[in-house]
Amino acid sequence: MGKPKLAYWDIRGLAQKIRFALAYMGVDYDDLTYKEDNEQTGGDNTWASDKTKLGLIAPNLPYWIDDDVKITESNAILKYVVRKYNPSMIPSNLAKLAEMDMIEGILADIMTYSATAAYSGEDKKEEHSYTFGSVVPTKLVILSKILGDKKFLMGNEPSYIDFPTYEILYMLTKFRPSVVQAHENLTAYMISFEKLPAIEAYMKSPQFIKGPWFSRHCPAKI
Ligand SMILES: N[C@@H](CCC(=O)N[C@@H](CS)C(=O)NCC(=O)O)C(=O)O
Repeated sequence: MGKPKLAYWDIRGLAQKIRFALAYMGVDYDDLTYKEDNEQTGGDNTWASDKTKLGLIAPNLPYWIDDDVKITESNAILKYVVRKYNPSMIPSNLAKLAEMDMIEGILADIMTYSATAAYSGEDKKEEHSYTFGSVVPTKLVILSKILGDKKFLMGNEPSYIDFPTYEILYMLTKFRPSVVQAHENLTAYMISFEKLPAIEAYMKSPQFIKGPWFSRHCPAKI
């Protein structure tokens, strides 16, 4: 039995929340990155060649292979690794769990709108102003209210939902910094996350991918 393997493109994107969670929990795993630039030339070690060979039920990136456990869907992977390596990061209280699910839905909305804007190109001004002038700010008011004066979303210690939340906020600070900067507590939250010793060490390590967040083929270079 070898190390579990997380595979994704050589970017942050949908894998970064999982990479952060694994770093925080101190999990020893292989962080496999497919080079976006190699897909055109083809051959071994490309996603195009692996996609149908790995025995994945729903072939996609990111994927997680842990012996005979093979998972895709980034949130399913995130929850699997947290349940396996540090289940205390998922509350057992039903109301708290529902709050996490609500945040997960809010993050999905922000991601859908932001990705659509990113891939539509900088010339689609109208679409961008609706996304970053209306939709995202409204969602961030809610997130800011849920966070309140807590250090992390569920209290003093990080829980599973903090990994995707940080990563979406980080994406927004690269894309439209002002929408996050409008909330002092969200900015302080990001700093608290980055100061967690395991996260700080990971961010200084050669394994850490600073960017890009979206694909290299995306018009928005962030
Ligand atoms: N809902 C999926 C979306 C996965 C997805 O869209 N993956 C993109 C990169 S962000 C990809 O390139 N997948 C490879 C493929 O479609 O073959 C998740 O959250 O994991």
